[in-house]
Amino acid sequence: MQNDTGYAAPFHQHLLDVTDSIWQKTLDHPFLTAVADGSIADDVFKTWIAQDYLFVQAAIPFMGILIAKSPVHMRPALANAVYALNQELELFQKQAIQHGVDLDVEMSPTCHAYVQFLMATAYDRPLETGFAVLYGTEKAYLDAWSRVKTQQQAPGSWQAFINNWTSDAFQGYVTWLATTLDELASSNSEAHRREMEHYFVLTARYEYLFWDMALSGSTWPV
Ligand code: MP5
Repeated sequence: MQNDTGYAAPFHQHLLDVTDSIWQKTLDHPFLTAVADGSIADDVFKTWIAQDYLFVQAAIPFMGILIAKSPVHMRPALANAVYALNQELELFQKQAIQHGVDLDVEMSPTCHAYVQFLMATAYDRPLETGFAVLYGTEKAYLDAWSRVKTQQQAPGSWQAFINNWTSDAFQGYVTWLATTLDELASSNSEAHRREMEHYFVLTARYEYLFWDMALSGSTWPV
């Protein structure tokens, strides 16, 4: 049976099916495995904290553009998400003080490219494409940190972050994103759905690269 998008599965599931091999490699990334078994080096995790702090800061204007393009009924949930992002920044600040992390760093090439991709997509492409990217970023973190939590034998030093993206509230938000994405896809053309798919693939790839960047500490070579 096909639904009204012409795909056998709901559209968000179709996107997850298309990106399955990227997703599996991401969930098996050595950064995440090391967080789960407690062997992650402090400096490596601190690199991730500083870069993700910059990413979350940039996610707020990204959401702002999506809100500006959204129909009225979608705005309350997206506005709540912006509120949650500001709270998340406070979590980063508190954890940085507690663990002695310098947040005043330059964006790495990977983080820079990823946030430029978010902003360019939100500004230049239709709402549904930006929304597919948003779903990709949030689903990636829900799945990555849920995997870590499942594999953990005991809570570790970085538990506050793990708990942040595995909370019931965050899971509920990602479920809303999936349902809303399905609605947007069903009211759009096949050409638009192909674009959503392409941008979702790029998002999945950036998510993989972000863990790679944190683990390697890769920065500007010149
Ligand atoms: C998220 C994030 C989750 N913080 N960082 C990356 C690289 N990808 C996804 O987004 P949010 O806005 O923190 O829930």
